[in-house]
Amino acid sequence: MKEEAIEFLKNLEGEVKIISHNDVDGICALAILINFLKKKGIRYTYELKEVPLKEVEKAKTMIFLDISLDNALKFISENSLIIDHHQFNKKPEMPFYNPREKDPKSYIPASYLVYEVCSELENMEEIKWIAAVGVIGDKGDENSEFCRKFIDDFENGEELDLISDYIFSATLVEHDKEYKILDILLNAKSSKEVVQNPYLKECYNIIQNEISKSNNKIEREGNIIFVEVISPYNIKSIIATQILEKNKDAIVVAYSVFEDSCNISIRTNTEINLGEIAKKVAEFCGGDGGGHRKAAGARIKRDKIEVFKEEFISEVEKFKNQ
Ligand SMILES: [Mn+2]
Repeated sequence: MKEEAIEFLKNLEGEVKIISHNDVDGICALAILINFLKKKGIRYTYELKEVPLKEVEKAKTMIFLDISLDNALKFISENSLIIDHHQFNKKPEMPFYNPREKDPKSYIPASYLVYEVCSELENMEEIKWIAAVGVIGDKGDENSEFCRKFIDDFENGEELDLISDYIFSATLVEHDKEYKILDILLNAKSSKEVVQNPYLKECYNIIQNEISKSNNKIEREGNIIFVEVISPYNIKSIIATQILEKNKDAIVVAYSVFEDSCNISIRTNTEINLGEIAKKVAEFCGGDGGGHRKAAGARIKRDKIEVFKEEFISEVEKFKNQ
């Protein structure tokens, strides 16, 4: 519950280790928490990690942001806090804040949750825009009435949209640049400064150009659209979203082969629970998968993609026949 998170932050002492997801929402959530810790004069270290987490060195005091509960629980220490918004089964016996505890259908990205909790203890008004960027990055405004209102209150909505796209582009252009993006956010005096940042602008242009010339192979099976995205950049989730915009009732499965593995992004607006299916099918193929109802992902060995497709189709059929 929210109160547990507030209590945890209020009583922080010593040094805290923060583990956050390396996507737009996770980077923004971390930037907000660091701002808070600076105000409080609390020492911290942090890591931005790909999910699912594979390896984390434990510390005495830890905070996990935007990492699903099952995954985070493998790495917690005795004094830990988890702030997250992914689906979970059972509330853990530890400080934990996820609004799905009260409303399983809630969809409020971690950036907002961190902002909300820190605001109970410090005035965070001047970086509220970072929470908005994170919310947009995780499509909170498209999936939650509450988030839409939060975003609508900003006068510079278009600028915040652009910053979210800038950051997303930067995470696609180069691996391990999440820390550079974080520094840009931490050093910015306003959102204006970020939107003028030449590095982020360059990344955005590279990705826009790549999308326009990308070479995709499309197959259809009922309302499922499979698309192989051939590009040196990880643009499959953007392509999936674009195809979905033109095929509103579809389930879009976009995948790219990289070295030995195949990375998959799945998007839909239908009622099916993609997070569950992605997990089940990926595990069937010996890989990892999971995510949200409308947006999920998976990683499998490259030679398993045909098995994945077949199994995915049969899981979707099962759902329809329920
Ligand atoms: Mn998130």
